[in-house]
Amino acid sequence: MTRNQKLLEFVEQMAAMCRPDRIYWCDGTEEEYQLMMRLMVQAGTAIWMDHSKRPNSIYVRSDPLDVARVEDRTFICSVRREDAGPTNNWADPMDMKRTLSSLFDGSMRGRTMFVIPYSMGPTGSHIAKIGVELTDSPYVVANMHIMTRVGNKVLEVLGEEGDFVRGLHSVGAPLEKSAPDAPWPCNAQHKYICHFPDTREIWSFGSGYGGNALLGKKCHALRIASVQARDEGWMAEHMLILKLTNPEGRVHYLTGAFPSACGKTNLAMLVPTIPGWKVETIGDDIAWMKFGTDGRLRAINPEAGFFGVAPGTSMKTNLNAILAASHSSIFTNCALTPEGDVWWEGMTEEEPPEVMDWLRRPWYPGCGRTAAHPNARFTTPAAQCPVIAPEWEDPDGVPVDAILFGGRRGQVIPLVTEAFDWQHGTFIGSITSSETTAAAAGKVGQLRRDPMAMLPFCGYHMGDYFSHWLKIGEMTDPSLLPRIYYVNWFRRDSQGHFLWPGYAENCRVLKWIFERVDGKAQAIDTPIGRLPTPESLDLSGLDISAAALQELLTVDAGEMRTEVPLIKEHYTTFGDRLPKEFNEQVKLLEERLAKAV
Ligand code: GTP
Ligand code: SPV
Ligand code: MN
Repeated sequence: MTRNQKLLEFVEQMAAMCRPDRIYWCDGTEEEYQLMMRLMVQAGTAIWMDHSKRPNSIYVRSDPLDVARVEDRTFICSVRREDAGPTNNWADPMDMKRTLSSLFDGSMRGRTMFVIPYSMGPTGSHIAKIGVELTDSPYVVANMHIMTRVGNKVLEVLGEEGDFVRGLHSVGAPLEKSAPDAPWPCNAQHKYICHFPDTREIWSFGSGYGGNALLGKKCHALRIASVQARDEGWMAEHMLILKLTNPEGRVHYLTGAFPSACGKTNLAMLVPTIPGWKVETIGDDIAWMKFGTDGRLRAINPEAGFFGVAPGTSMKTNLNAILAASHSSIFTNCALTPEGDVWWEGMTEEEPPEVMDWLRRPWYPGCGRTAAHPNARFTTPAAQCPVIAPEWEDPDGVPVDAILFGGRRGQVIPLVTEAFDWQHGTFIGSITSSETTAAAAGKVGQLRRDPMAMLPFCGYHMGDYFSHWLKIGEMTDPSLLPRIYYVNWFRRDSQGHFLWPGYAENCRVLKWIFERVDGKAQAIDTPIGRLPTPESLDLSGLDISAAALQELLTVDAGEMRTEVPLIKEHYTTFGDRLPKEFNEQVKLLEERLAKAV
């Protein structure tokens, strides 16, 4: 237990409102994790997977109305409306607290309130931050055990005086006496994912799924942390972190911001196809970056696990994720095989003859629907990843040499482009666009701007966020800043097939970036940035047609010109908070395009 008065008061006040039957303080032990598993199995939320196939793992199906982040129910409740900016839903904090208080009133009746003290970042690291999530969901407790550092060790660091991000979460389904519980209690009609950046609070109601409910992740480590980062001169970003080693043993660290379900987990643990090269994982979703005393940006992974997209994950595409999730993992909304193992689309070369789909219906090949939900996920401890870098928990972080931006773009955008400098790179990041995915509720495949892959995760005005990026670029010697790149693995041919093999073969692009950072690889200037010369991209052993390569590596000035009005339109969103440097960048782009043939 704790003698931290602020924490004791927080728990007491929230319990008085939510009125749980019991309060349980999480200690973070393995016994506690096992208890959560048993609770879920007893309640019908989970079933054990066959021990010989998938030891110490459970299989969970959510309510079909609770399967992804709900961006239209996500709110930034800053005191001043303009601080939330044009890309966030805003609500007045007092009004929202009133609305939510009536929803939370008695919302935990019949349930246990779990108190989860957690650390984002290695416990005790000067870059780490502490939060406390109160929740009535054992599923959330179990997932938080994997995704963050939980329990007594966190309370020790918090001490009697320490401050913390206050998180309150309820599935919003009080349990009446003698009434049976739902396998996946939630409140589909009343979902609210609310952030109070001024007071560093998160109140989440009605959903038990992923980023809606595991408050350490998007709510704390991105939306609240981005505000802290702005105030304190660092960066909280939706980025993977990887360590890349060349055959001579030289190391560079890269981070990459791609929108949800656009390839971060896959890139973070890829197995290079070029002999002698090695990728190791530091993080797969979130990076906190601060300047070290050496003037370089250093990144830590605030998380301790992966909440990874299951569909598309196979021995071929992401061997290390498959191995990591081979035991002691949680599988949500996958399909169940008759042998008691999981399956999902793309897992095996041959589809199984029959499985039970995520909606408990029989599924067989050709039946016309998917067996797993497209946003089905595995929750797996990062330490179980065979290529986790030894320094992944270094409290000082790793020095970042390159930052990648990217998204899903079927057309126009080439395989890789290098920014001319930090300002140009920030500009490129700010115009990131991508086809929407199943990671959020809503239509899939719609093209939208997703600046720095942070559109759903920035806790303040996006125009100010752009200025913060520019400011970061001025905080150190330009030669110490990471180089910035834009990548696109998702370009398609006229038949709709991907032009680039992707996955492991992305190491060819990583190699080019590595050698650019070292001043070795060649590049050609184009109006949108620097592209690899055909010789500088290592394609040895790769079966790709010359025509496909040509399409992947050329900039069509005509096509790019059609993007300019769209960029301008995108920028009107931010009004007078758009940094003037970006207008200058648009002008420079237009000038370069005008000169191009
Ligand atoms: P979040 O966890 O939602 O933030 O997603 P993420 O960015 O980590 O995406 P992830 O690596 O899980 O990939 C999402 C989907 O894209 C999966 O179905 C992958 O199989 C697929 N994918 C990943 N990398 C590539 C690639 O290089 N090419 C192609 N075609 N698909 C890819
Ligand atoms: C994302 O959507 O970017 C995720 C999954 O990483 S969630 O935790 O649900 O946000
Ligand atoms: Mn993500």
